[in-house]
Amino acid sequence: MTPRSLRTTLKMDNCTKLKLFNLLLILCVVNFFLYRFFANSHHHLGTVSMNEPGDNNIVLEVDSAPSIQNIEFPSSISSSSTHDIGSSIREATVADRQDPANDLNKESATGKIEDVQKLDQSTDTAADAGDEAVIDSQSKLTPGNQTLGDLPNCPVTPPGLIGRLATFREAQSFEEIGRENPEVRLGGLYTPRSCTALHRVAVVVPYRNREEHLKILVRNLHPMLQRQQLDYGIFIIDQALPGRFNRAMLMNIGFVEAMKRHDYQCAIFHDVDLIPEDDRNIYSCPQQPRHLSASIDKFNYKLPYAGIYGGVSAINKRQFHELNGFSNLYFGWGGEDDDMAKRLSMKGYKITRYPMQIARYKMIQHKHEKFNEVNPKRFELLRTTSSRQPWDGLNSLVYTVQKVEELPTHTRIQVLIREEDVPTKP
Ligand code: NGS
Repeated sequence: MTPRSLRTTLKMDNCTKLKLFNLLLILCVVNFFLYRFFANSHHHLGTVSMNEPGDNNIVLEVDSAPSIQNIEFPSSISSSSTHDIGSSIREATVADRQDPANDLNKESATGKIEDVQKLDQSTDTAADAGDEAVIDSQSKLTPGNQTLGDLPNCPVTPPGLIGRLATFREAQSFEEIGRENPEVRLGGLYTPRSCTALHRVAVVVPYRNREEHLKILVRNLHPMLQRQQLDYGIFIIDQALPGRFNRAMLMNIGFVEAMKRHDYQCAIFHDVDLIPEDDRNIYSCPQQPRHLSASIDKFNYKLPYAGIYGGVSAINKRQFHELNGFSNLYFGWGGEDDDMAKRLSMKGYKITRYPMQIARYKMIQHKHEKFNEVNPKRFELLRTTSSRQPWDGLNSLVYTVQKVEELPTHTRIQVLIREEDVPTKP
């Protein structure tokens, strides 16, 4: 090779090197963008995989705000819903029904599972500064004001859940139920031993003269709530005779009395005749109010109407205060839950629900009770919800506590409500 041809070869080599270098550079840039694209798409909201019953876990991926984690359910779930309360209230009030079960709108639940799960997951990370009702996941304070030292926080998804439950249908004495749940303290209080609960929950049951149902309820609730690793107490608010039953006012009283006793973050209002059928229906403190009993056997496991809020519901303490609680003016059966749904809507809250396959309940059959006749004034009252809300509720509660009993399964608070004492105007 002559020196000249060698120079040409070298020159060509340099040129090729430059081209190769350029190519590498382009590949690097393309790689970088591809990586960014896939990393981001993984973080986007709403990847949902659904399985048939008995299949593997469902995994929901939600918007990756740093501290929000994925939640895994032990088995299948599918749809859930958030609803337009305005329209549902219209449905609830179109006609004065003696038995609403007969002619309620047969709309079933539709909607997105992501919405509800996203809200649910954010409960333990809600960055609502100064909001004592939303979960402070670092807190080691328990309702008994015990400090649990170095216990780790309980996991977001409790490890011992079963899924669909074989419910107990037979009553047992409160003492027997207490013996079967040895970790439940007197008064129906429980604090997990192995970890610090993420949720401190007051379960409030408006009640009168349904002991058989109460026994069945607490027999079912205690094992489930312990598996859910909640720090909870069960409060039975027992309305003394005489007087018409007032479910909403009893729930207000239960809220006030429970909060006086312990540092709860939310309340679960629970009818005595509804038995949960699935322990994935977690009684945690929600960020948005949650209607838990969406799917009841009596209604063929469908929502009777979209905005129904009766049965079992959960709300955090701050929101309940902001709403001024329930109205105190609904004496007799019906309408008080619709009134609350309207209050929620007025304040811009959304009713959230777990998927219908999970939010399942069996209703214990019973006759309409004496002193709980259908309230003929309920539709009239429902027309004035918004003007009453500021003065009719927690700030107008008048009642007398007649007796407090701490039983092995619950705290029973017997109260007297005098209809004539409840303010009917501001
Ligand atoms: C509606 C009632 C609600 C009640 C719902 C289901 O009609 O209070 O039926 O009742 N609203 C009015 O009467 C305005 S249930 O059959 O579950 O007892 O919650």
